[in-house]
Amino acid sequence: MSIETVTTQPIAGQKPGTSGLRKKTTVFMRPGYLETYVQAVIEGVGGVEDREIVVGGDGRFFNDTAIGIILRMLAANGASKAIVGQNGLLSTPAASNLIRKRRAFGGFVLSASHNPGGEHGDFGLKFNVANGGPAPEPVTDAIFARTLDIASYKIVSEPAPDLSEIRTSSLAGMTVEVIDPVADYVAMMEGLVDFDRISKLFASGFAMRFDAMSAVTGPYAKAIIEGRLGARPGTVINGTPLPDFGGHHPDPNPVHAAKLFALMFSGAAPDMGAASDGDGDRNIVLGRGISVAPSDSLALLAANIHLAKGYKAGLKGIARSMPTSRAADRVAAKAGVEGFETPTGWKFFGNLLDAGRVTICGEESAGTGSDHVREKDGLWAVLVWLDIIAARGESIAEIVKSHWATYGRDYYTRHDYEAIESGLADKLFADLRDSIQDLPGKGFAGLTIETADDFAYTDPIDGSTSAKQGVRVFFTTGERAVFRLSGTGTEGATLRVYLEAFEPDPARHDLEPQQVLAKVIAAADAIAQIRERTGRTAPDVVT
Ligand code: VG1
Ligand code: CO
Repeated sequence: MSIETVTTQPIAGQKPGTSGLRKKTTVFMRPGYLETYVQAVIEGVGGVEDREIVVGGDGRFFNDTAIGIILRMLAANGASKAIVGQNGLLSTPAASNLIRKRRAFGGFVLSASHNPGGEHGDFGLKFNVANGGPAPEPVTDAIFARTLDIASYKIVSEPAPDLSEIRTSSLAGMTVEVIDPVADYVAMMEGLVDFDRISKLFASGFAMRFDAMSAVTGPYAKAIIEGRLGARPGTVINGTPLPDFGGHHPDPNPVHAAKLFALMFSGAAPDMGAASDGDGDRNIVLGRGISVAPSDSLALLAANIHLAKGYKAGLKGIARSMPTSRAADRVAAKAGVEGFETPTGWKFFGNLLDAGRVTICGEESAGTGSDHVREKDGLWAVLVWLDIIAARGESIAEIVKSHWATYGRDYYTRHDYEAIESGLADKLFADLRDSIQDLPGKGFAGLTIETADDFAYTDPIDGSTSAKQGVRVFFTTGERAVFRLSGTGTEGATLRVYLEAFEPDPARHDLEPQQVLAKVIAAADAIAQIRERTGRTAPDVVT
């Protein structure tokens, strides 16, 4: 074995964002860049000597090359074993499960999630800790600190083993176990939802389309939905992971999954439509003529989770990210369980899940998950929906409407303004922050502001604090507007504006969200002077 110690430069400013480090693929491919960051991670997490580490990614361009480098660096840094998905593939929830199941020290998850892939797309790298979840803030802070003064990295000169075969080999003294990326995940799902009941649903003629968006969920969805649950072959489309996701953004929203949305609102719609993102942690669920807003999906899953096979004991508590609508809070209140509001990003749910305070968590950005892993889990959400549909014997539209009739409807939309020039976006946000204290009492577009703040969170388990997590504006008539700058983009800045209004009256539950929210949308634009300052006349993406 020959370990090389290679001199390198600090890579200032590479702070892991909402979900790991994301950059243009070409940046990660710069000589020494990935290596330097990986060494900073290894040192930031306290070293990997004699540790077992899970490694896998969403299959995007550079996935296999990057895994080869990571394996050679793990060996050089003394890791005892690397557990790698065949062909370098592991969905984010499958990686989380594997870390937990194998009691590994942690894992490298290679993905830029919903961002486009390819040589000219995006790449990303995230370290998950022993609970299977994304590294919490103190760990990402330590990684960041190492990037600032790192001077060298370690790598072995031996080449990494071939990952196309399921077998165990040795790399310079480190065991490399290549595993089936799907099997453990299927076994876990079998314990959580009732495969027999869902198989009967499909056998009775229930029709579905699952768009895997040429990303990592394809093999998992095919194995479970078609292979185990007996859905008609062809139910899963775009089921083969491609390095560039077929040239698309693997983001299950109305813009990037436009065909699926069009199908579900057409005369040819099957009973259910669903899609997941690049790394398999997001999901969208649609019924015939209805798209379930992710915030509603969280509330609905929470309200019905006791019907799913693995959750008969019911709910411990519910957590949602701050910009997610308050629909979940209504379910928590009615069920008499705790409801938590955390900053954006799954890492903030980890402590609550570990402490057994919550069963289910979710974000407005198409993410839901439970205490079965420590990541959001796209296919899990789709399977739990199927189990609930099978148990209730109702359509998705019926289930959603009866939920609104019970709890009221939280009309919701998110408007994204992408690739704004960074200086301009920073200034817009700094001025918005500075104006917070003057906002209460002011009127915008016919609404009056009651309170406004910059969301700060104190973790109820470890007491750590996270400030400046987004500006919240509450209106006297109950509406809410939230402003955040994205932490996952790679080009300029993305401004996200989250808008919601509560409607208790069932006679008013079939309205168009953009119309119901028109006043809040106008007020938010005026408060942050979005059009005026950016010159944009409309958001790039509306979800
Ligand atoms: C976005 C979403 C956030 C999500 C994050 C990672 O972050 O808004 O809810 O947790 O992506 O999702 P931001 O900072 O761009 O708003 V993904 O599917 O990594 O893993
Ligand atoms: Co994702």
